[in-house]
Amino acid sequence: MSIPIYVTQPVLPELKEFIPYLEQIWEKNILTNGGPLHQQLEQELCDYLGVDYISLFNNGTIALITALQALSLKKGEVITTPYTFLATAHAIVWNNLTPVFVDIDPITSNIDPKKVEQAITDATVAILPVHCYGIPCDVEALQALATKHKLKLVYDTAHAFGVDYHSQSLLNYGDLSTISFHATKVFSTFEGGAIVCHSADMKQRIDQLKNFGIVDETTVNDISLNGKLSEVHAALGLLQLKTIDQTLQARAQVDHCYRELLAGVEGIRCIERSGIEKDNYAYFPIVISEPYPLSRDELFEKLKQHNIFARKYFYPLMTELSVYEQYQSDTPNAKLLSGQVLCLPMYPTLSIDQIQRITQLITDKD
Ligand code: T4K
Repeated sequence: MSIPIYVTQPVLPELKEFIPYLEQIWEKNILTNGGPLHQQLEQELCDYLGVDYISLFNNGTIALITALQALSLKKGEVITTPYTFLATAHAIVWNNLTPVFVDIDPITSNIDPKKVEQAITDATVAILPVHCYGIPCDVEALQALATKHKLKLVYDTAHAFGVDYHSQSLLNYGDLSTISFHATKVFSTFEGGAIVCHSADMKQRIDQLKNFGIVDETTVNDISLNGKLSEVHAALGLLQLKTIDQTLQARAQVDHCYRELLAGVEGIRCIERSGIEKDNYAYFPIVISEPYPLSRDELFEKLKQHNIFARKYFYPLMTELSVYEQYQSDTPNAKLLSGQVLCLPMYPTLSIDQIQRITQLITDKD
């Protein structure tokens, strides 16, 4: 049997490149709580991404929870998508807010602003869209709604590291954006994440919130979490930034290769990523429907039998999980896509041979 191919694989620098960073940490004896590598990574990320303020976190979920807390929302409803990873909805409930799930646009897989508008009530306090697979939401329409109804707009940008849209980083849209630097993401710090904000005051508030709400030795302003990123994690980020452009180029090639090899296969739609000025090619989702002879689940199993581990991101929908039973809503587009989507392996070191092997299994329709 051939070696397994997973949906993703982290890109690690050579171990020998990591050692000098460890030596530096050992020498300085600062392991966490905003040490020198942490500060350096915040600065380098601001420069690379073209954002003014970034606050690093120990993962994208704590960043999301803290972003909602930072806005001091009054108790109420947060409109979001059911077509996402658990963390998006969990962050809402964790803040004692109520998630209201609205439907997506079936083509982009992102929340549909028209459905958002229909769901706004007197209880709505915020909108939490996700740039799913790194594909930008309709940011103009969502901002117009947020402004018109005086709502906060927080983007879950977990998938969209490095994406530029309309001449700027996608992270600059909304009141706050959160990112994930998990091992499975385009840019990784083993575990990690961040919040991007637009003022020094907000950055200071977020930095306090991720450190138990501590203001100074005797003052604590909030009851909050420990969301700090350690020096070892920051070191990997600094190394990953050195090669991020090559990483993105290699991902682009994988994306183009898949599209070429799957073009014209009836019943297979590669989700479009057009109109993105700078893309990160975070995922390669395909949508399987008739007349393709296999269902999504059958194709998933077939690939698995050949040691290829695609993933059903995002199935089941949040609204289909028993833990979200009380937040049911009718989202037919999301339901359909969730039953038809399959994310194929996507990472920069995936070879042409491997891509051909995967697409061959898809085009051999038995
Ligand atoms: N918002 C959104 C929209 C998100 O998608 C996520 C996370 C978050 C927020 C929260 O961010 P974090 O708190 O995670 O920073 C994965 C990731 O754990 C999760 O980060 C990600 N989204 C989600 C979409 O996918 P799983 O359970 O599918 O991961 P897992 O462990 O099955 O990994 C997938 C494959 O990757 C494995 O089959 C093999 C490969 N892999 C994985 C790891 C962890 C490696 O080769 N090396 C590794 O170290 O959730």
